[in-house]
Amino acid sequence: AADARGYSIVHRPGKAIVDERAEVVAGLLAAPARIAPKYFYDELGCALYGAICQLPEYYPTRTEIAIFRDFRSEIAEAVGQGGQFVDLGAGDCCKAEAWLPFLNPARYLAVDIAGPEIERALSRMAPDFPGTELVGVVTDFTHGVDLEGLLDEREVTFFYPGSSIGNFSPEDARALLASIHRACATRPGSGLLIGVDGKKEKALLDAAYDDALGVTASFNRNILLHLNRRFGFDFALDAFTHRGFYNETAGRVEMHLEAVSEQVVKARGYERTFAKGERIHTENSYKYTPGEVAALLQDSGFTRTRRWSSPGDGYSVFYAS
Ligand code: AVI
Repeated sequence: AADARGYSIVHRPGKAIVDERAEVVAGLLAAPARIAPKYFYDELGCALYGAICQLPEYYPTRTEIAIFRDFRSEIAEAVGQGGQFVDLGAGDCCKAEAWLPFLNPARYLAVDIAGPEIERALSRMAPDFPGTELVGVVTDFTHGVDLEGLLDEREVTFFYPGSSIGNFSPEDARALLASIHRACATRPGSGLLIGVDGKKEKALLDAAYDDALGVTASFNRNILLHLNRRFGFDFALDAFTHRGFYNETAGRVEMHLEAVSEQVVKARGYERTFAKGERIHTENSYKYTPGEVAALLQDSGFTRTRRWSSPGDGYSVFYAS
């Protein structure tokens, strides 16, 4: 229940029981080396992502906000009033906050790996939403969403904006969407409101993930600062350079960190040499055509979908039930 602050916070261990340090070490020892994108989102990483969303080249956030604004009442009508509103990857909660006055949920669950960020957001929102129970759920849902005991029998709307689904492989995306569908299936009137970025010209995608100001480069390299602090690695920050580009064949933007010279990286029980030019893969951001999204939703169990899009279908918002 909400306390005197007007909101409550629940901490949930991730679904798969993993030793995080062992997971990171295994990824760094793999060939090619990889770091899971969830490690972008320490405090500084969240701030840098907020800055990315304001870059002229990074169109997804502002395009989605425009779709939400232009079709506000139609979307609100499709979603329906009241019930429970689950914001996956809530971050600063700003996107959901704009919806609450139109959907009036009885309960709002902000789910994110970044605890301080959702706590700040809920304390900001509490005075404005006295009629909504505000709950922060600090958890890593990359291996599945665990909301056991946090949802009651009322209808639930899952909100997954920002094309964050693109950061999963298509196979993992299907598994996540299927688990959302299972939670919807037992509660009539439930559904998923999701924003997904479309496939588009390579030059636009390259620029969106390798901006002139270098904010995306800082966001990418900050993952090494986070790993150094959290797990005791000794990555030299200036030894790795940002690579962000659209891989048209794979239908995804890829981000990597490339060693500018031979690098030996150490931490307790770990040592690895990165050759000059060797890359650490830090993120995929899959882009989907509207038809591909419809197929993903259908494969996950959703039978009805509605879609609202930006001109040229560059970005789409779906309501699936
Ligand atoms: C959070 N996610 C949807 C962003 C994306 O576009 O894949 C993260 C990001 N990476 C680089 N820029 C933004």
